[in-house]
Amino acid sequence: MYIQWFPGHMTKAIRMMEDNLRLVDALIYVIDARAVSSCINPLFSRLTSGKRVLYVFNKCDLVNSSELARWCDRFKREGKDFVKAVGVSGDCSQIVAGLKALMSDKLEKYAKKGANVSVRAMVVGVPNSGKSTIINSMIKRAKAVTGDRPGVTRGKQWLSVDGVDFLDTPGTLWGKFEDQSVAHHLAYIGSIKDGISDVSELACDFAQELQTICPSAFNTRYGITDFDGTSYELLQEIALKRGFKLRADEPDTERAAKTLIDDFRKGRLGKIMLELP
Ligand SMILES: Nc1nc2c(ncn2[C@@H]2O[C@H](COP(=O)(O)OP(=O)(O)OP(=O)(O)O)[C@@H](O)[C@H]2O)c(=O)[nH]1
Ligand SMILES: [Mg+2]
Repeated sequence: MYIQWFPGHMTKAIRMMEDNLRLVDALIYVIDARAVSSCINPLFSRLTSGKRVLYVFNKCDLVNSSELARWCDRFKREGKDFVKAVGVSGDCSQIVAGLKALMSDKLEKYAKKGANVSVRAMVVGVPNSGKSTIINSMIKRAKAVTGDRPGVTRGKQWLSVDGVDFLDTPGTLWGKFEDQSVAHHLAYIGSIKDGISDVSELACDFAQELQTICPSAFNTRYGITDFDGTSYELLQEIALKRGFKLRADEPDTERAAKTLIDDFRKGRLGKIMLELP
């Protein structure tokens, strides 16, 4: 199945981000820890060049810490600054601290001059990675609108706390996914609008991948072990186990498909990282 989603509001958002680049000192690049490499937007290389960048591995509650450590090692080796976060925990003070450390020379210079200046950071990332949630968590107020679907933030919004001004931006993707596994991973984590792809086909592709990377997840959630049929048959099995039936007792595979994807997104299948370094 071919997946593509680049609506007009993203082109507009990228233009807005480019226009506002000169106003900011740094970028906070929010990445969903379940799909680190797919969350790296090739269009952002234009934004990040010449800017200091603090990468945030967000949604760390949904991944295994030993697997995440491998990404941390990789970023360290590449000289990238990063922090780990759980946006929904309500405490993201490590991001503010990380940003201040990244900007310490500038802050010191201004402090010597007696100037009281704020650090300005643009918060960027693919849709639904948790940008607005993280900002709310840092400012300790639910000011930025959040939601469990992509495309919640539209337009720009400045929010301030403790000597830092954050520019929240809409989640953006890129014009063409050359690598369709990237598009699939973004769809699984909810960064691509549901309805862009057929949910049953998406769930079949996901089930197939999950059988390779974490087959025990089917046992954990649905009590299915050692399944060796097709991924469509697996959806039928999930429907049967969960009692999802159509008329004439047919298994409701579409409902099973939605359930499987939703269970993954909410972490109910266990801690699953789709991509390792
Ligand atoms: N489990 C978990 N969920 C999170 C975390 N951070 C954010 N979320 C959830 O992810 C969803 C998306 O959060 P948002 O803050 O709206 O994401 P966004 O990046 O601003 O999305 P757009 O504005 O659409 O680009 C919401 O349902 C949040 O509750 C986290 O660390 N862990
Ligand atoms: Mg948002």
